[in-house]
Amino acid sequence: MAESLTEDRLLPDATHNDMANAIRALAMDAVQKADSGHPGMPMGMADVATVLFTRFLKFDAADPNWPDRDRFVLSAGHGSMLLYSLLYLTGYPEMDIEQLKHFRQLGSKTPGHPEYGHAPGIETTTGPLGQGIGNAVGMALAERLLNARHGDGIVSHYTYCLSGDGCLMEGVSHEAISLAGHLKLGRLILLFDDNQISIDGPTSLSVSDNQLERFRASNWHVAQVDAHDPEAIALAIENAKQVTDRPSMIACRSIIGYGAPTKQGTASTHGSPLGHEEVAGARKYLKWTHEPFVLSKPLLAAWRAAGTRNRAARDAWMKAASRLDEATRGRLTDPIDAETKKAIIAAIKSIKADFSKDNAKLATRQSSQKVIEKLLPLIPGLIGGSADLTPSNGTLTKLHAIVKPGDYSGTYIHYGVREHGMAAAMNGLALHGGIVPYGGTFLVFTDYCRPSIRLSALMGKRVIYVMTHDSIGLGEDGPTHQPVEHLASLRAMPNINVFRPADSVECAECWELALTNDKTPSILALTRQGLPVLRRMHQDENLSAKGAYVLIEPEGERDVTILATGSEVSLAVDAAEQLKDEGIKAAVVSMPCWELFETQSEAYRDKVLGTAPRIGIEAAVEFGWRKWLGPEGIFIGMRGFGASAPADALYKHFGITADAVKKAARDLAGKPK
Ligand SMILES: Cc1ncc(C[n+]2csc(CCOP(=O)(O)OP(=O)(O)O)c2C)c(N)n1
Repeated sequence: MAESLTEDRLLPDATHNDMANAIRALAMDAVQKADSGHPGMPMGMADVATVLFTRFLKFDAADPNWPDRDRFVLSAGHGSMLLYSLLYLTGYPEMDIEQLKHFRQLGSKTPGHPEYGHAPGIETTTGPLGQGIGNAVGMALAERLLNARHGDGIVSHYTYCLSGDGCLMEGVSHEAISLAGHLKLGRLILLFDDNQISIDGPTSLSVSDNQLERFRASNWHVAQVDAHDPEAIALAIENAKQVTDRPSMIACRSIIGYGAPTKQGTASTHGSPLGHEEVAGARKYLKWTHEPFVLSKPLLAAWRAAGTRNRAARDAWMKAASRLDEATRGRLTDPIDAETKKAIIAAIKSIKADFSKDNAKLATRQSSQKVIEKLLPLIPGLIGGSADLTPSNGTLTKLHAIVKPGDYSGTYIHYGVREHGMAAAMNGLALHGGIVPYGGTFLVFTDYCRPSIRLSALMGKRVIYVMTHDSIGLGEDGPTHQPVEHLASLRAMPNINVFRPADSVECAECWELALTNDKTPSILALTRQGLPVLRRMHQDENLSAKGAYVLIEPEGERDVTILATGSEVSLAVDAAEQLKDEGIKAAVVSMPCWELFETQSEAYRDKVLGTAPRIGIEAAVEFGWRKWLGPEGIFIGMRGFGASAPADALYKHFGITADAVKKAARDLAGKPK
């Protein structure tokens, strides 16, 4: 059990007010020194944060990665100085006073918004409002999933999320709140910084929601407190912890910029330094006599005591965990260890061997389903799901069990029609540790998930997006459902691998690559329509690992090189075979993952691309292809939106055909690149 610091224990060295004022002073001084930042939220929520960190939050500052720690998500990421102050005050490693003095400076551990991985104790990257709520839902769900597997002795913690008006105005908050309420995530407690101020001024300018009623309608327990009354805050949190069948929201009515004598309660404290005069006034108002970045020894000691108060609980946990076998213990943080990785690679080889013998056409969404079915028993932390497109995405197999409200023993989540919430929750599942999330929707709806996909990439988390119906090949649903610019726009994003496998063998290879890369999220762009198996000769080697490889090399010197991805590789193969009869020697290069190809040696890339003129074929827009094709190369693909018709008719209509490739080859053959 977490030990509580009572008022008695804090006195006489440091009162609650002293401790909260330490946060206020550090926040206003760091923002003032940086000459930019957001003092208002940390000053307003200092009391709530002090109560949480000194009396409730289960953490040990000396062991920031303790798997069963409570998670604290600062969804209102602009208030980063609140988090940095808390990490410094409670004694987290790496967060010394120098870091606070270098707030927002290049190379510091205190960037403008909290960035995952920059310093221990930062559980997620926040700043894009609302994302943190989705992350917290994922973390709270991860806790329940792992609790169902390992029991209370090993996984039993709370997830706290601090959100402002802005987070609650964002659409993603609706999806996240609704999902959490449905799943009865009773160990999720959201502390709402109810200060009624955002950037433009009072929130009454733009919103009149009754937030309590809104959360209540989504099956949450709700409460309302004065955010400057520590005992009321403590009571509300204590009560929320007792509610186990619903998440809790505590609306904390706060004064933004609390302590700034003329500016508190106004939008001017939100995102600018208070100014020297106002800071001096706040010192007087708060009776804070110290110089900037200075605290009395007893006060710092009181805060440091908060940072160590769960040491006994942490030690007891270590003892309990030591009774687990080593592999199980390791997988609480790293769900794909060396053994699991070996098992995945072996399974993928065997699936590839089976696929290569299969004559029937198979959509890559179906191959993907077969791969998932093989892998699920090998990866205890693999948790699938879909945003209400389960049958279309092929994300569910007969081996899955469904995660239900109150029963978290399953392996599959029906996320509902909440693409954005799903993606944000998957980030939380991955961030928690112990889970590898994958989730599906249509590729076109990556637009609905994009802010969260971007954060998967920025944080370098292994989140696998199973995005099916990846082109006009989906046919009759028409242009609203046919992605054309999505591959290009996802390829423009740093640190994400966009896989577009050409057949079932490549699909298996891409799954292996997605699962075994723990620093990069993946998009699997998969077809609705059936594709022939192109890799008929089984090879153990994962050819997709280099991002692109030569599928067909003609005898003698190449006349042209045809580059293609996904469903268009088979068109390229058809064209190459027909060109052979015409005496044109065409190589075919399959490019399942541009990002991985870009990381290969120049020698390898040159060898694959060759010196012959190039043709690129992809049922998507040209954007990005020039770097592979050169100025003279010919691109065959989409020039605008698609249309509603059967897939074959669309390919013909838009001129994405073997005939078009052949014509381009004839035009180019013999020309220098
Ligand atoms: C998605 C997104 N849109 C806009 C912003 C810019 N922004 C940062 S804070 C903020 C206002 C937030 O208001 P609130 O949550 O009430 O914060 P407070 O003023 O109480 O600190 C805005 C619009 C952002 N960070 N993220």
